[in-house]
Amino acid sequence: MTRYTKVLKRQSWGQHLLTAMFWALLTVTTPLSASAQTPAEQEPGAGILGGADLDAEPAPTSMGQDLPNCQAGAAGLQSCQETIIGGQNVGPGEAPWQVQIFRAYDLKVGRNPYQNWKDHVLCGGSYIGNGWVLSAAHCFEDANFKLNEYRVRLGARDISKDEGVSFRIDQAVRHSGYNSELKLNDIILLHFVDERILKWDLRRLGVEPIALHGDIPSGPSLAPNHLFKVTGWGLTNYRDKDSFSPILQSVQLQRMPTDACAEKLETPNRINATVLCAREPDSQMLNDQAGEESQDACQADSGGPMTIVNAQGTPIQVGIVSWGRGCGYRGFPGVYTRVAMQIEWIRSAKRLPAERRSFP
Ligand code: 4AZ
Repeated sequence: MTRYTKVLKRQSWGQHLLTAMFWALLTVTTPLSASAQTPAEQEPGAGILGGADLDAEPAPTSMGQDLPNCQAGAAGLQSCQETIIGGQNVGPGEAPWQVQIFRAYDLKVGRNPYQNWKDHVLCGGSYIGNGWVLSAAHCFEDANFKLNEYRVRLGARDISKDEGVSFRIDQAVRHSGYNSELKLNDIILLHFVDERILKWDLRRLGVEPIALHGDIPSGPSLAPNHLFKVTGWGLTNYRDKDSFSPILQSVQLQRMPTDACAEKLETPNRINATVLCAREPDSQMLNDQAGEESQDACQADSGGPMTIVNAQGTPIQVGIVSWGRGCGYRGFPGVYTRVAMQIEWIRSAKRLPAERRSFP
């Protein structure tokens, strides 16, 4: 029986690091200070979120041998060290909607998210405007974690540096049809702070919202082999659970039609019209060396955006990183929540009165 990862979340291990430093961003403006977060401290002894058991994941093909971190030749050392898996560094301003989601504990003393940054790699998200962030429901699955322990960080590209600004989440709406077993409707909307503060400050930080597929008239219909871009700070090497990238990574992937995807993943009840599947592009398959990991999203990329650019040059989010069968196995697709199928849900979720935007 094949096992599947539902990963996504990465639980930081307990550490007892106290620091007297206050978050430098607190001093930026008075109104911002009121909503920005104080430094965070890790909870000791926290376990793995959601029971993901990556090490138990069998290689689905003949890729059971050690996958080299870096192959000499084709890609070269540098691009081996980069990646989501098989990706490259995102340049400044190239993904201004990308959000980092992390957990903070003790708000009085602690550290900034960029210190011990690897402990703050949990999930990705996307900024869609007016204080709303889109992410994956499974990032918030563990009942032991309170909403007020999470933070969203916007405006950062290198998360090991003092970039961007973090906010508390004041409202969250998880899809009522979220099925954690089948990973269907794996979508959550998060809201943070006062919109009047945002407009000024987020623009200053270079943050821009991304349009959603199905929400704008110019959105193209997706071709069966459409090319997508996926971004995140998640694992760059599936076998190295510490291989997060400080610099945001991006990778090009190609759509895999629903039928072929369900067959490949052997999970017909998890693959339907509400998800998109994507794997390495045909063109790349030819280049890949045998035994090399191929292009893919991986653990902690979850919740982040899969995007296209339409004929007018407008970036559009088409998917949310959701799950996969391990990462980077050639020919095996990752699965993404299909944003265009959730537009009505997103609209109605935003219209809910604040007191009904409960979590979950
Ligand atoms: C994860 O755990 C994850 N290769 C995301 C994407 C994929 C696998 C795992 C797809 O966040």
